[in-house]
Amino acid sequence: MATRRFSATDPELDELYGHLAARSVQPLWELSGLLTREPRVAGVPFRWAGRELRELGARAGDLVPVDRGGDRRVLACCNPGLGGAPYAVSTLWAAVQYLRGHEVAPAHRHTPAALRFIVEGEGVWTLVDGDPLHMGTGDLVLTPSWTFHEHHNPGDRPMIWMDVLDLPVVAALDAVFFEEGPSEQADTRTAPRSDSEGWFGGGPGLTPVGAPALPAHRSPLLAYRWADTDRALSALLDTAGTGSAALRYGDPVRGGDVMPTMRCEIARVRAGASTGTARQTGGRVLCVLHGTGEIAIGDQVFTVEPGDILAVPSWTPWAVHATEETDVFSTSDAPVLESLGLMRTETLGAPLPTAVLAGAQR
Ligand code: GTQ
Ligand code: FE2
Repeated sequence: MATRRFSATDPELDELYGHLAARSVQPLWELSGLLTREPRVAGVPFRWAGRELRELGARAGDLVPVDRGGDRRVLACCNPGLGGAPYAVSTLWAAVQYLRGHEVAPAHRHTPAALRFIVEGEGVWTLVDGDPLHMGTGDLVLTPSWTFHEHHNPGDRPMIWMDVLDLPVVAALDAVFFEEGPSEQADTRTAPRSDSEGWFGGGPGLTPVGAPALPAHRSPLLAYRWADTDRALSALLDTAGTGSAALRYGDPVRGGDVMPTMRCEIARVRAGASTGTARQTGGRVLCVLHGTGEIAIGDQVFTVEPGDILAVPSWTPWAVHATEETDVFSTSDAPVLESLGLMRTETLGAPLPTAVLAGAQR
């Protein structure tokens, strides 16, 4: 694409504009939309219905073998505001992956980091650098940057889960690398518990003495089990005595986020209660695990049920109102913004007005 040539009525200035364009230079005084007062966000608030994603995944399972199209049977959630880019928000890839019984998705690794969150189902193992991690309902499983990973489903039943990757961030930094696994042979080992959990999943404040060296830049614990998350959410809500509470998934040894580019959190909202409304810089993807209710994002209100995936674009206020007790998993690029000194947050206070909830769309 050629450098845009600006024009002016003054012939000398117009001549300068010609020279500028010829030398691939542009005058700032003719450019606009660069330094906006606030983020100008192309992504829009959006909800992908879990029920539809499951149906589409199953149909793809009937029609598309897993070895075609990048070794993965994955359907990417595309935010309609992003001009066709396969991203849920401008900084996060979100998708559902469908693996039928007895299928394998062969090993590879890439610099974009991934996480998997399971809304319903079990029986697939993902091997991360050779460590077999079982995936089950409510679990969060990590695939940090540049770790080899492969998935296999030894049972008869298909399984679907959500993947979130920091791919748009890594791509914007021109730092995407990809490599196939070293072996043609799929590693189909299973284990009730991963080594990662044996070493680092011992429980609150319990870390091993003389453990293997910690991996740089990310949590050594690769699976966060629903039983633990559920117990912690219940205790937190009971203790706080509020209608809603949220937990952050962390590195059990060094503290901080699970991976350098993605923050993971889960909120529980009691029946009839709402979270406050807040916004922050950076994108967020939500996934409803349990319950029904409404989620407001910007000027939209979505009725939600388990399996729904929602996009919260940067600097867009959002809040949850629970009809039944609701658990909402969420991931954001907050660690990136924080480490660069770019995080802004704003609490807008009041829970959702009933008038807003009445206009919810399904
Ligand atoms: O499971 O390895 O959704 O490599 C996108 C790219 C999943 C995966 C995605 C991937 C994977
Ligand atoms: Fe991958």
